[in-house]
Amino acid sequence: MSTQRTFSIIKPDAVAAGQAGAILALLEKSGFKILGLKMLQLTQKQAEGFYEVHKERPFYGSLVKFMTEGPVIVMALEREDAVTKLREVMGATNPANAAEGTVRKLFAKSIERNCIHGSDALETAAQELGYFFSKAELG
Ligand code: 3AN
Repeated sequence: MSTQRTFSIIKPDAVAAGQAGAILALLEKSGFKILGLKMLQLTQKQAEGFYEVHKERPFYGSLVKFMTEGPVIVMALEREDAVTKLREVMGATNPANAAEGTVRKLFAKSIERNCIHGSDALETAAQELGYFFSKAELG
């Protein structure tokens, strides 16, 4: 497996709860290099665009509302096999099903308020990185 870049968001629930530092520490401990990081308040348009793939799902409106309720931290992460490894460190979408030691098992409250986003494939990672970071920012 080669070195990959992936995209992650520390969601508003985790930022508001003061868990951002612990999540960053866990990601670094799991071998991720932080290539880029910024704190943002997502606009409704940005959140709708980011989650466009889910727009027919019943939870779309609620998800967009949640993602705009407070600041988020967007990150560009790098490591070997980054996409799969990040999904492992995040844990299952529903924290009730997340494995011990994962971000969602440790910190998430519900299937919606689940602390962290991570790209689900290499192509999605490239697209999501480009949504929040310029080429110049990531090198
Ligand atoms: P993941 O974030 O694990 O890739 P997705 O892509 O299926 O999960 O869902 C995107 C986001 O939508 C989740 N992180 C979660 O916040 C929200 N979500 C997913 N499924 C549900 C659901 N059944 N009810 C409410 N929110 C959901």
